[in-house]
Amino acid sequence: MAKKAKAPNNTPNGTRKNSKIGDQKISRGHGGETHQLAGGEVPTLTTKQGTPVADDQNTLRIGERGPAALEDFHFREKLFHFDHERIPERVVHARGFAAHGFFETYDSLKSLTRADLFQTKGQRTPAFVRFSTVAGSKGSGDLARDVRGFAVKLYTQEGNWDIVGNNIPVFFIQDAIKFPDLIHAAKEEPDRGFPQAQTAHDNFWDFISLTPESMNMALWIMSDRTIPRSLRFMEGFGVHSFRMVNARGESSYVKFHWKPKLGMQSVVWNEALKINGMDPDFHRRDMWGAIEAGDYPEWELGLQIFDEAFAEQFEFDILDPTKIIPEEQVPVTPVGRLVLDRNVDNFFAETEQVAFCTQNIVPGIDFTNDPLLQGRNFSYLDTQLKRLGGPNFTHIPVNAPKCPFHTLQQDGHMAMENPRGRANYEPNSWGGAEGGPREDPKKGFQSWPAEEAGTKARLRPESFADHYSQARQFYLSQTDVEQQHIADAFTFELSKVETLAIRERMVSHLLNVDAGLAKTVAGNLRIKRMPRPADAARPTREDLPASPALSILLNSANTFKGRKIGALVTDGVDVALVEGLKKAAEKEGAMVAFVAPSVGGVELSDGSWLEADEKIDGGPSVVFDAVVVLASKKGASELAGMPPARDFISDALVHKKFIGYSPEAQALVQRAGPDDEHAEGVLVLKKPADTARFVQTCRALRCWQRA
Ligand code: HDE
Repeated sequence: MAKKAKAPNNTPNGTRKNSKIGDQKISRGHGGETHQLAGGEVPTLTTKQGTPVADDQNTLRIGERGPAALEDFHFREKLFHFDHERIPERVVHARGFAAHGFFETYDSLKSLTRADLFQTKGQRTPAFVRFSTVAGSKGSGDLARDVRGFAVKLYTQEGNWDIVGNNIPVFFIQDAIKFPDLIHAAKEEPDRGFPQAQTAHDNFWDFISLTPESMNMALWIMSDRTIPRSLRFMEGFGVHSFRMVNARGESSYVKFHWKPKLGMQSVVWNEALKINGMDPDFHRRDMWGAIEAGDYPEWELGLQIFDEAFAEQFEFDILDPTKIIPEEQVPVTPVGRLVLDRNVDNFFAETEQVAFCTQNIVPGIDFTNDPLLQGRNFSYLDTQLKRLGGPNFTHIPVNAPKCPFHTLQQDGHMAMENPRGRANYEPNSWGGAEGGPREDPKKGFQSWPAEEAGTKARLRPESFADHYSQARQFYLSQTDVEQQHIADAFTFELSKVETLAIRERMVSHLLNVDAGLAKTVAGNLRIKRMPRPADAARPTREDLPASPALSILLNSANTFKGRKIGALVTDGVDVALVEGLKKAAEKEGAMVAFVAPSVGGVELSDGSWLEADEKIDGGPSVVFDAVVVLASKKGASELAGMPPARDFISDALVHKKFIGYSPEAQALVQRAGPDDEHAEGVLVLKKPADTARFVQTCRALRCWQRA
């Protein structure tokens, strides 16, 4: 039955003429006009061509129930644009999070480098930093066990310098030609399209077990470095050896280190699994929140500086990206600080479109022949063309230099900046502005004049052949707790590998690293007969001293600053304890989030109201660094009947977090785990002063000694 047409200005979901939505008065307007809304004046909606839009709710139609008119340019433009919103995600490091900030030089490094940003004490250079995971797609969880990218763009006065690093100082492979294989093996298996954002599958460990050069990295990725608590609490590394060159043309080798001001911190694996379910954006949320709160994340840039003589006598090849130079051998000299003090205005425009390229260096910095770096110098520029669609990605504000720049390059997709004047070539005989920019041999970038000669062949240097010694050194430099986490991680990952031969092959490599580790992992996997050690191109050196700098736990910053306490509260709780906790945390520079049975909040002992940040099942203890349970007697018995409240405490216990509780909550805490009230790191909070002691205790971050 045909329906009767209604008056067009009364369509159920839309507005055609002047109408009212709530208290907002919406009227038709012309371009440039503004309208009075409840929230103030807003501009008129227009098309991309600037034509004012009268109706954004209804397609232009012939009759109320008739066909759409092709001439509806607004509809077509809107849908056309939407259809093209996506650009290819990064092949690797697709999931990222970034912020703006600055780099500040401590003291002039003139004698080391002519790089503009290091010339004057206190000099500030704008920076943009993008952190990422490697294997997962854009929408994957933040807590995947994975290497984190740590890419820094420094907008210097002499061009953009990108230090495209990771949070681990070594890499899997020694030659860039192996990169596609490594990444194919790590990402989803191509027939089934899973697993997402995990290395715990056959293909990855098949590749690793057939690639002995990856063993040092394998140890690092099975350590807690790959499950950081926050992007703010992790180190960054340039990985390769680079050169710094001063104004006299003298070169030194350098390795770049970013050291977090608040120290390193990781979560434990069981926590990571739960956080991924609870809050897949845990790392982004943490960084966004810290910056919005004015608690700006900060790192120190440190340099390991060494010369040719050191390179000659060092046990390993300084061009081999699977090796570190222990800090005990070449100390890290702090040269400046990186502060992130501004979140992006728009995620896509900045975080997604930022294009890091290892080839982006400036006068005073130079490459070495690290074969991985040489290959990367091709790949990054190439990948931007695919991702951003044309050669003019440097015109996007986040990628454009902040210093004057003049090229003779022109045209192409989306050209925003073309050379001005008549001359778009060189040499030319036009004078002045007409003639365009000219080279400057003094100011311009000069490659360090390395002497190079050799046979043209596909080669791997002999000096790269020791694949196990530094893996062993890394393992032996860890505390007992960290060694156990490494064994547990190998066990977890290899338990997901279905092919027994791959599990055994990995154990055969571990035998070359440390017999104890191999035995533990083999035992955990119930491998019946221990395999032979893998054939090694070089025997493992047992004389390398432990490097304490490689341990996270040995380098704790002994502060609870920047961390978060989850406080589970109920009606009737002692207001003095709540206030005491807030003050103690504030004094330490830490935060408190209140978790309650209802997000509406609780009524405190004095009748005042405390708003909650989370409802109990939305704020589990895994998202906090330490927890307290502040309950009244009645509140505690109510919590006892709530499974998420019990998990809140029992997870915190298992994850070795410090736990504080008001006396009324004692039975609740005991039911969740410890059979006596004196379990280590579990503290009763009777009066406000106890909360201050609790926060001081939390500086140790975890109570590892708890049974
Ligand atoms: Fe990358 N890498 N990579 N990589 N990489 C990319 O470039 C590549 C390597 C790193 O936040 C891609 O713009 C090759 C080491 C970071 O946007 C691509 C090789 C290190 C990021 C690429 C390596 C890194 C990337 C993909 C082996 C640490 C993210 C998207 C020789 C020192 C940057 C893109 C961002 C991204 C290639 C190895 C760090 C495909 C060929 C070693 C932090 O070009």
